[in-house]
Amino acid sequence: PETFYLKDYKPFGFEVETVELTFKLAPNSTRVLSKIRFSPKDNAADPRFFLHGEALKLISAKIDGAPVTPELIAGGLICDTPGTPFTWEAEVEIDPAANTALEGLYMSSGMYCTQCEAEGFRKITYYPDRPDVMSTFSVRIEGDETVLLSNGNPTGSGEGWAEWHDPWPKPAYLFALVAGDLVNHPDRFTTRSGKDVELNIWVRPGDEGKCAFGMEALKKSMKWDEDVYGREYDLDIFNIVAVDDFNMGAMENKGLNIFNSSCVLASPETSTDANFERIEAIIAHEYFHNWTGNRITCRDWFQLCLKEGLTVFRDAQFTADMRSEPVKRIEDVIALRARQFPEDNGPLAHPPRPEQFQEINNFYTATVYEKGAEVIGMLKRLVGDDNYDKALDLYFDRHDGQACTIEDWLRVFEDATGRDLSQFKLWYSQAGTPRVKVSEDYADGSYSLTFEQSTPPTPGQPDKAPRVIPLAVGLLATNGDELRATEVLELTEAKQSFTFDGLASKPVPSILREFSAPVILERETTNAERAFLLAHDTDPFNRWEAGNALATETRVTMVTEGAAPDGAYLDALEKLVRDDTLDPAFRALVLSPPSQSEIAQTLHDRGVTPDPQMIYDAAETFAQTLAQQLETSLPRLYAATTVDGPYQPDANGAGLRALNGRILSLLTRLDGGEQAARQYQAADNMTQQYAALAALMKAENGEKQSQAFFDQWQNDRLVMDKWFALQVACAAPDAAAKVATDLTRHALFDMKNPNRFRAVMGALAGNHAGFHHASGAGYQLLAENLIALDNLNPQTTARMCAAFQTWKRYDSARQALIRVELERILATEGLSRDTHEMVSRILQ
Ligand code: DPP
Ligand code: ZN
Repeated sequence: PETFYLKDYKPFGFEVETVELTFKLAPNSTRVLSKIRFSPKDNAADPRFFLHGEALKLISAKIDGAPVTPELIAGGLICDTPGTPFTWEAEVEIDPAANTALEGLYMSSGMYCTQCEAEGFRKITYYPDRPDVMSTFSVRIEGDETVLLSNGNPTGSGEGWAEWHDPWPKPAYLFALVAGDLVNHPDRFTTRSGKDVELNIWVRPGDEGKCAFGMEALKKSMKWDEDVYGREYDLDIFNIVAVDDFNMGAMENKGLNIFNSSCVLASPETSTDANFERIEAIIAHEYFHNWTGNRITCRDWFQLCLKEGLTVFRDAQFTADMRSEPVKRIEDVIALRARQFPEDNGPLAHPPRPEQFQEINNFYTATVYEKGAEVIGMLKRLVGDDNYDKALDLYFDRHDGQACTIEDWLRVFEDATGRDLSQFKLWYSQAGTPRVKVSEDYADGSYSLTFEQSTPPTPGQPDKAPRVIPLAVGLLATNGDELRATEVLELTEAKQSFTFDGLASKPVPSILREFSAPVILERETTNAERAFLLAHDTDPFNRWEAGNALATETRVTMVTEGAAPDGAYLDALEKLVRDDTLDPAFRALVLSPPSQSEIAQTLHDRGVTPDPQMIYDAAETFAQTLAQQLETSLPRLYAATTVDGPYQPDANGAGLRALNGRILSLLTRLDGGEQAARQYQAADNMTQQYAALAALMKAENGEKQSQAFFDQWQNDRLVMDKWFALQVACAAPDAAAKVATDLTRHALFDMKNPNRFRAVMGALAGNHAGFHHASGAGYQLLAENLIALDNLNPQTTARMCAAFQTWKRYDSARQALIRVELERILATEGLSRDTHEMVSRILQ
């Protein structure tokens, strides 16, 4: 397969002035007519032009009205052009009903929809399908469906047709079309300059009762972007459509966002608190793209983090404002460590701005998105909030309507602040998670911290230069008083010391507060000091972090030394759980153990080969011991954290329910599931129903409820995804592969639906001890299913290959089993470019 390089970038030789498209919809034979006005740029020497095109049947082509015969080549066509401005017309035929890759124009539950990012538009018609080619689009849709939607504003409609015009020039990846017999949840929003905007969430009939929350989230997002970033909406209408079959979470098409139905549909009966929070964040994310992505887009796909890192950063700010800032930060760090750290420290490591790819769909990664957002967080911390605002204003002023690069982005910060960001830029080009080793020294009232940074080699990058690392540090006295409030130390060298004078005694340092940089801190410290920080740190993030470190340490000693759970840590946990002055959501997070995969990584980092079964046993023993320690107080705690009154998906209620759910799972270990069964019966919302079911199933006591759950919800696809996933997630290590196998034979299993496939296979990969069971059955099952799916949907297949990325952590027997499966996938005839690239990189 061909490899594309950042260094090879060349602008397109033509301007695209206007695009007119007509769609004559038919499931197996949709006709797409395009009429595109091209004009050669001054310096365009070659009058021949190349247009991308894939899986298209060319019916006819004309230039300035005269038929032409382009040369059809792999991936597109080449045609002679007059050398002056001209009109290109083409008619192609496509087959949306046969499109299981869910890229381009496809059908989902009887409706037509599109997904064009990154390179799907070329499956709709011949076009220069690259983000730096921007144009205005006019679209006519002809079809029998009652609702016919495209980007921009509606310009006319009648029986069987509708027309749309998008006045804002955009790249083809933001094109969208939807046609279906849909119903809407309507609303309106008045922008701060008084523009009245029509809002709609379009869904299949039956789902209209699940739109209200998403609509509120949309209006909050529109308001927030005005208040915080000064960004107003710019069309007369904003449409969101829910689609059942979708490879990703959602897509920010101009004026017509298309959502995976799991990321927009919500009701108290069918959605958990976590679903509500995620839906609010994704609605915000896609809406915020209107400025960071659409009005200012990417020059090429290597710059993907220009829009994604910034938009993730913006949606995190939004969630922090709507809910709890420290809780959001802790959740984000948990997710970063679960998804981005393994990527950054394994064979798939790549910088936030990659410099090469074979298939760009393989780079919609945690590194591009989440680390991309972390980099912006560091930038903001380094320049300060006011300078960040100034730089962003300049970014919007200077680059509105343009397709930009990371260099453009950093230049606005340099111009707004006068600061040289050349060293900071390494964050965009170097892969790998930096290690920061800390040592300390105290003498005569003077305390110093010395930091040494290094980044292990990553594929193609054996040596790394020191980066700029902002370290937020505070100092505490041994009685818990804050001696020095948080200040940001700028680490720029490989080794650097910072001194604090005038201290009466040796302080306790609180380092990397708020997780001010995506690094791994290495510091020799004691459990006593961790316990002190867990009890006293004034920074909530580091308070949680201290508890997380204690949790990790006790599991490590349980696994490596056969030790019992650390009593001091159990005591500290007990105190915290009972401390009603603390936010329940925070307490729930402190009570949530580090993942078993994370423990495996920690062991590996310390030179111990992780045994997944032993890690599982340690987790079970710990939870059982904690339950026993809390035995007398659990019923009271359970009662005290039960939320009364009607369900509200707000942060307070959610936090309380999260804590209540943790307590229920401990209680279930002692009471045989009595309380959980009662909760299951009484629950009027999915959060509590699901928590009760999960507790019972983990106690291997949930068969009756699982069947009842199935009977109740079998007609609700999204709830059924939960049911499928939970069976696998709760299965014992030696049963997980069997449970997953049986589920793939279930009547409701549908490989073509990415949500359902991920529910089963994603849960298998997430059941650490089950997936890595010594039999190899987990590896084998996943590989078989990936091979079967690759034919149908390369993008989702390739993505799920990442389940194997940590394979070098494990013992040689497991590595050998995994290698067999990876090689089997790679040897599959007709394997997609997507999956081929992923498996090759993992194997390297
Ligand atoms: N651009 C999309 C998003 O991030 C990816 N499907 O939201
Ligand atoms: Zn995005």
